[in-house]
Amino acid sequence: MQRVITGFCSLVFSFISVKFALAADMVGVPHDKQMNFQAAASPVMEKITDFHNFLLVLTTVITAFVLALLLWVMVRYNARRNPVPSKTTHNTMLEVVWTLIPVLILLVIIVPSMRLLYFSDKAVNAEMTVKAIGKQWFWSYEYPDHGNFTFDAYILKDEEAKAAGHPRLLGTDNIVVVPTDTNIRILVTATDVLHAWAMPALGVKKDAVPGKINETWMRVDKPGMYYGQCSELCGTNHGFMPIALKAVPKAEFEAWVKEAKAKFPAAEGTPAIESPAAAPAAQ
Ligand SMILES: [Cu+2]
Repeated sequence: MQRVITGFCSLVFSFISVKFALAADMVGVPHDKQMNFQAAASPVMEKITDFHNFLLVLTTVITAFVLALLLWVMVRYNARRNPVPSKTTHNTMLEVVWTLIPVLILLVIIVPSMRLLYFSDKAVNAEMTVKAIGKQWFWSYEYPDHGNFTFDAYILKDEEAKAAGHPRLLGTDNIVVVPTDTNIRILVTATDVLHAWAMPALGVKKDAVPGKINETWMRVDKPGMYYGQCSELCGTNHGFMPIALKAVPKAEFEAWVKEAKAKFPAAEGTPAIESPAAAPAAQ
């Protein structure tokens, strides 16, 4: 039943969102007159979008049903049309039904909700790791599986962003580059206050907590630029620590890693991890 409703709503909503998604060259960015979420570009975001559509229909049906009941009572049982009201106070059958039906509705919601929560929790077979560290007010990144190089990403000034082809307030000087079609483990932490690493099109929003490492994952379906922002009020420049992420095919990513290793220093205090997945294949 849920599948049928979800399928139907996805069809309706995709007509609306495709219209706006096609209008833009960049994949993960808000568009003018956008309705609904940004177009999903990861398995987690696809499931979030489906679940949202399912809930929207469910709540609409419940609201319409309650409204219809209220209208019926107001019209049929007002003092003029029904001068002598019934003295009935209990109806066991009715009371059992109106308790059981909401319980069933909650069950219908909680099962897919919990499945989605666990699905988004961590990568089953992570092929690589990117660590995002929130700082007042920029992000630092580490690539522990690729020599553990690290770099900072600061917001670009308006004219710099324009020149580099980024939307205003969303461009950064260094960009997070990740390969497409790869299960990427994202580790999120902070050095000073609470931040949150959020990428709307990829279905990722994880709190960055000082002294704690949170984990989540993503798998970017299509190459392109994706933009996100810090999503936890973290101080004066909270609105000015964006995330610019570029998803590229695997070969292009390997080429970028070579450049990045030469350009950026190794992260201090954390030993480089050569995971089996990241190590070059034996000749
Ligand atoms: Cu922040």
